Amino acid sequence: MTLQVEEFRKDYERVVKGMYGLSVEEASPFQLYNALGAYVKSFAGEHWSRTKTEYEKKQVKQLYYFSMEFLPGRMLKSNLLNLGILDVVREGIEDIGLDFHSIVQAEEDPALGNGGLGRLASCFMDSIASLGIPGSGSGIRYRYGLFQQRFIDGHQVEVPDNWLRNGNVWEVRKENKAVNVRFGGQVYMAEQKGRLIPVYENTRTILAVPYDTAMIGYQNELVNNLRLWSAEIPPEDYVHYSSISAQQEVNQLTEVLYPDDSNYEGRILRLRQEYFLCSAGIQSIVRYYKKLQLPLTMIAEKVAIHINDTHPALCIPEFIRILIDEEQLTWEQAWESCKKVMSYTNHTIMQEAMEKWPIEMLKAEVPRIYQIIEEINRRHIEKKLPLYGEELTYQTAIIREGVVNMAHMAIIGSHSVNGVAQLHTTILKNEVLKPFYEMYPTRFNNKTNGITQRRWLQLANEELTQLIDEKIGTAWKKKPSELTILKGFVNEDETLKQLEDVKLRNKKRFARYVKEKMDITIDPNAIFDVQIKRLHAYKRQLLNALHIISRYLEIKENPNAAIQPRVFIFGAKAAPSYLYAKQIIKLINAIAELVNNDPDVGDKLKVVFVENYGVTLAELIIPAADVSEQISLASKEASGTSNMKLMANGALTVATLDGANVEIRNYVGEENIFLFGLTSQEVYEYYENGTYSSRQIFESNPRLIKVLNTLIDGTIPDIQEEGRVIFDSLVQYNDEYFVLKDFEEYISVQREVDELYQDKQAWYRKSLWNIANSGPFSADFTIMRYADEIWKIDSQMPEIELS
Ligand code: KOT
Repeated sequence: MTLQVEEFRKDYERVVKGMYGLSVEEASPFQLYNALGAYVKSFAGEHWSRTKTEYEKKQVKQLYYFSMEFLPGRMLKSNLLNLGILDVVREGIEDIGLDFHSIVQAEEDPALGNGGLGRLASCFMDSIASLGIPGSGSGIRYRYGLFQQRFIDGHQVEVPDNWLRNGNVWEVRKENKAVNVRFGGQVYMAEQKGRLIPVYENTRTILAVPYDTAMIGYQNELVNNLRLWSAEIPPEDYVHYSSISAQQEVNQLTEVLYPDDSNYEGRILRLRQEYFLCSAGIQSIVRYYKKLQLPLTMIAEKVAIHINDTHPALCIPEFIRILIDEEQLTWEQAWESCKKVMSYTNHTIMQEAMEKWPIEMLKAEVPRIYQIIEEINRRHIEKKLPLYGEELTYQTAIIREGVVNMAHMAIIGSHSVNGVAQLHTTILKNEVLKPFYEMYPTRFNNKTNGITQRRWLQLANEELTQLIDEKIGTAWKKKPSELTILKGFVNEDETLKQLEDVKLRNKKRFARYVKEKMDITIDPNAIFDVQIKRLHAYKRQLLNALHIISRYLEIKENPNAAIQPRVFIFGAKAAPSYLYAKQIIKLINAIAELVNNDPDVGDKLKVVFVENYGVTLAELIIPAADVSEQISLASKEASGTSNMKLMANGALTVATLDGANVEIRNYVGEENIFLFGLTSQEVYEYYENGTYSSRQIFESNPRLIKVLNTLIDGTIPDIQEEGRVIFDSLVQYNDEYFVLKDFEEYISVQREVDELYQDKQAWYRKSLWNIANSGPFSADFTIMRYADEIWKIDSQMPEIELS
């Protein structure tokens, strides 16, 4: 279906009139956006309904990707791109005399996730649809997304994110697909017609209403579904909800996303959210499957369920519950199907992120589910004890010391456990999940994360996209491996110059934003050094901050020395309850205050900490980045994905050998990445022999002494408390993440960065080399491997070969 500009104009003007009774000239940017969204939705509607009918008719196997978080970003441009009508629509809009950019900006950015895990889920949704894999997402429609971040006197302040205030044009409420989810009460088993069936008393029922959003494939006429569930009072049950507190309980359920990244918040409400998603999702899957009129014992041939970290791991007992309690399968039948259907991704080795729900909480909230977990555990122990002995078997128990270990349940109840980068998977096998690896060696596999080049290159960096098209044609857009053809251009001066020009324009665009929003003037000729990710001690934004202080002191000591100008750019939210992370935010903002206003410093050093970092800001910052900071303590960052986005946009990486940085190094080669710091192995050696002494390092390094003293001697303004706490964490409390150990090497590798930047040709040669090697980090490849090796699902596109 090709759309003509004229035809679009007429249709669009009609839609605006129909929706608002206004001409396009009279409508506000938001109204124009909403009308364009409605237009796009109806444009995709044909494909959406056809895709659904086809899947049903052919009875294809389908994937259900369960995640407590999705971070789709603004959808207008991405949908236009994938529908193949971005250029026509933009032209039509501009013909009318409207500003396309302001229409795009009127869209809220749905922040239904915290960071990497949620964004990965959304990149996967894009790739799954674009590869023609029958699959849908299953999540929660939080009424409020992740808080919006403001800085007041350099402190993070959280503001509620009322993203649905003006409605959401992309979603379709499916009230006819609602299901009931049961909570609380008591349950006992009673015999009925020779079978044991559960009898419930005093339970509360909550209605789960799905809202569907089209996941539009890239120019393939296929449209999948993202189904987000919202909690409501069941209309037939209103007598039970006469009290305000009962009503509040329902409204609270899907009210807000937990703002913790890589951290477990053991709140009862979070547990309810998790069960709500799992129960609603599994019920809807089983209901759909039953329409196919196939025996329930064959469900694994038509259904694959993926559990994004342990947050949706209650899918496992819920699946068993439905098959045995409601569909009368035997335990053995249900269990065999369960293992075949379920697969699980681990995203972190951080101990504080491991979900361990107290038995008492599960008993009170989901008593039948707890019984089933007990039975899974009992059978596991009974079966493994004679084979593996007591020690190993008890290490793998699901229930121990009063808590249910969700990772253990996820591994035992599924056929596949994967890590998200080679190093991470190795650490899972050899350290964190070692007993499980001994028990189930074939279940473990690696699936290195990926990103969608459609959003992160084609949409975010149109100029670079155009340059690439000019050099190698457009086939890379469907086959990202073709980016390697760019390697043939690394010795072409003209190409390198063009790449430099593109980067400069992207830097100027970001500089305008910084000027307008923050009133900070930054020089586009300086190195733009970017660290964008959640604020967490293990990610070591602090190491970056110490480097900045060190540069500042050098400038102060020698104000006339020639120095390569640099702008340090941060974007990071801290969990509201994570005090130390918030103190680091305050520290960095205080450093910014100091250096940005010191006349001795001028353009040599600037610090920009953008407020409210999220998908939308990432799209602005990443194309403007020269340097990508990936400096977590080796072993701690499971993969990272900003490393991949930045590389694809031509930034050079300063990195520890952690997460997917290892694979980036392998592709680009040691000469094209700036490596420093302890290796994961060295970190584990320190843990084993316990010999790390940060104080020793501090006392023997004069530079460190000078730098750290600025935290407590008043050099940096207004950080009396924060400076002391941070100083003590490093010196007094032995520096949990080896910041001081890696400091000196970090400083010296940053000097190499400055030197290389003096030679623009050499710099952009490496930059182009990085872009040329970014193809393997396409989420399309990652998803092909998931589909082929874990889900066993075929693409519906004849030209796509998964294996
Ligand atoms: C854990 C608990 C709550 C919320 C989020 C998490 C979480 C996030 N665990 N791991 N992640 C990140 O996932 C990304 C996608 O796989 C990784 O790239 C990143 O290294 C993880 O930290």
